[in-house]
Amino acid sequence: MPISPVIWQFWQKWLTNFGLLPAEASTVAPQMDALFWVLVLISIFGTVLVVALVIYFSARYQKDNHPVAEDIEGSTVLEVTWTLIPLILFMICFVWGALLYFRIFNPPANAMNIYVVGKQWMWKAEHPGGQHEINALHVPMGVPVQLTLISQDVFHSFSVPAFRVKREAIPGHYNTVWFEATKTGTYDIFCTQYCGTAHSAMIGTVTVLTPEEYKAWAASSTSGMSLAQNGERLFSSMQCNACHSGAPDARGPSLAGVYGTKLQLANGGDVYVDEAFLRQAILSPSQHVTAGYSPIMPTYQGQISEDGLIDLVEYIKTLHTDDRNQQTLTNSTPTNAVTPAAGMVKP
Ligand SMILES: [Cu+2]
Repeated sequence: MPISPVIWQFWQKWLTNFGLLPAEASTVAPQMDALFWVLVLISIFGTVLVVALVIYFSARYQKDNHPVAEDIEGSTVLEVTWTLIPLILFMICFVWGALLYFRIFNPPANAMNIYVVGKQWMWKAEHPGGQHEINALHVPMGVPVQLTLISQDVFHSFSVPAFRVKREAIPGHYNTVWFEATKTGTYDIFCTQYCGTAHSAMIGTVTVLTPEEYKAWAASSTSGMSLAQNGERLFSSMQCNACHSGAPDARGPSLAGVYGTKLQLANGGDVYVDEAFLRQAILSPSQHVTAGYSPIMPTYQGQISEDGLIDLVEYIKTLHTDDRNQQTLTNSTPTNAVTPAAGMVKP
């Protein structure tokens, strides 16, 4: 930018104070704003140029000055110039925008994951430790946070203007977006996809805390059960371990260590096992049969809520080993790390 940083900061602050621009509270926000202002400047330049030429030519070529029309041959230099300059400008904006896009939608590997479920008309956030929030989201400052978004009914869109991020929450599909907050405080959450009567009321607040404050908040807001522990309960109450027992003669494949691997399917293909795959395999098992097993698993469509699916997925993610661990559910402690449940043996 050809503007000095001091003037630039003053300008941003002034716009923010007058409510014309949301605060810049994430690492990506200043980069997003830089692109935004370049686009505004290009638009202003184009508008001024066109209006000025319209006025100039109207005066210069009015009928009194040029009673007889002139035959103009055209100019290759002029045509190449007005093609190349806008092309270069547009390509710069395109590449710049694409780089920002890839940055926003590719979370760093060490990002902490929070699930956000949209439904008419509220946002539910689920932290790994089992903390649940409605229309609120607490996040630590200076830590990359990935949001895994899904909708329970129609299309929604999760937007935090102060972080300059937004992503669609779509039924039946996990979407992710990430940010790293740079300033403590509270910021608005909006739904930016029209989703029915109370769409405009589908709002909330993000509270950015220091890492210490976040720790204290997480400790005081836990229900005592992490997502994985809730999933462990559901796993046994739905009797998943009847087939996924891990025993050599079990009717279903063992789920220990399956997350993050490449799985050979019965149809000959292979698939990378991520959250989305696990969710789909529970809902439409017939399309995701592991090689060597028969398609006997019934669908659980309509029987498990989105929250329940998240719990199950988080539980399966914790199954790393094939040790039969006889830890009882009532003894489980509210931590993120959950030891494998009874019944989960042999990969
Ligand atoms: Cu909505």
